[in-house]
Amino acid sequence: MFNEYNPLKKAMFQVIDNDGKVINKRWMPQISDTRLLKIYKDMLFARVADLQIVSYQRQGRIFTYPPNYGQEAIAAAAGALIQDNDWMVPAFREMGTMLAKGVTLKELFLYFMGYEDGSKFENAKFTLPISVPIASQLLHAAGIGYAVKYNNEDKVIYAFVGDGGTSEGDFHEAVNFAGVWKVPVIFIIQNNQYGISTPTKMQTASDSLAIKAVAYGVKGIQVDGNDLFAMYKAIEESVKVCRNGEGPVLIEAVTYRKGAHTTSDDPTKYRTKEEEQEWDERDPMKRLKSYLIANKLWSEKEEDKIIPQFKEEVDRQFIEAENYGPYPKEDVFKYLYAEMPDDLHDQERQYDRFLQWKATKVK
Ligand SMILES: Cc1ncc(C[n+]2csc(CCOP(=O)(O)OP(=O)(O)O)c2C)c(N)n1
Ligand SMILES: [Mg+2]
Repeated sequence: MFNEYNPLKKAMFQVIDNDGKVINKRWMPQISDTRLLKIYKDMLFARVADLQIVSYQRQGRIFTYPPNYGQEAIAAAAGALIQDNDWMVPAFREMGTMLAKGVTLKELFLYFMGYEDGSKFENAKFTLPISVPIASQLLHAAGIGYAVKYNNEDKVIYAFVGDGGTSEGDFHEAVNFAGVWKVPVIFIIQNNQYGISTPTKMQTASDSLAIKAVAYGVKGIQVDGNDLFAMYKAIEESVKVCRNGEGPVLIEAVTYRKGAHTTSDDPTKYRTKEEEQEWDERDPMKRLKSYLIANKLWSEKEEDKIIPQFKEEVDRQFIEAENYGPYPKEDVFKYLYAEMPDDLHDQERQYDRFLQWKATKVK
């Protein structure tokens, strides 16, 4: 596959078309009907949750949130393949993979409400916290990959970044290091066409993002990120490469951020309705649903039945997060170092004095 789709050939890997019809039988992954349906339902759950979170934010019940809307196939494919003992190294737009790893929606809600506990992940092993400093997580992924290889562990590291993240030095250092040491990391670039308002063509003069793999001497592939089957197959093959000690792999997943960058952003300022409509045709849920319906595995009726159940579950976890209690003040200070240094103790004391002063002012 990596020869056939060498990025120098400038061909994007696809398996189904926009109507859900298989156009590339040779690379159709083997997924049982039951498993496929589970993947679709997981994608649907992530979409329902995502849309609902934006509505909570509009009600002033949660802080800034970066929607996953339109990018669900990438996170779902990775989520279907990642094992409990594999490492998940997220950016901030991969809800489906986080949920598959065992992170709960409640924990994600706590994170976006500002609680440190929202990064604890009681049930998810080998999962790093959400990373907002763009691309910094990739250095951690490369380092973890090195440790995994050094300790002879049979684990793969799934590391995510956006198209904008590929312009950061951290991206180049991480992929270069991973290539030199042949570490088992799958770098997944979610090319959603924008880094906030900056279009991908302003991000690089390269022919693609996948082609950057060539310079680092690692395997790379450009994949239709709105095609669940293509993403699944590309990741499945990448896992094999990594487990054979021939990693890393760089995947460029071509997708579209249908929502705003975050709930603080207004995309009408920098993109057109026509462009949005064009990408609606390639919506990942619509394409997979068409495939499932054509193969009599799913129906609109079943979907109408399940969506209210999902909404109820999302609400249930949200209300639990809302009732979590006051934010412990020490959490602001205690997590940066294993032991708090003196200047942080000083800052905490200053903050205490500020709170006392504020309390007298309010009275
Ligand atoms: C090091 C750093 N610089 C700038 C920012 C501000 N910022 C937040 S998201 C973002 C754009 C990221 O774009 P991309 O990598 O394409 O990811 P996407 O948001 O599209 O998923 C920027 C510049 C940041 N968080 N970290
Ligand atoms: Mg982007």
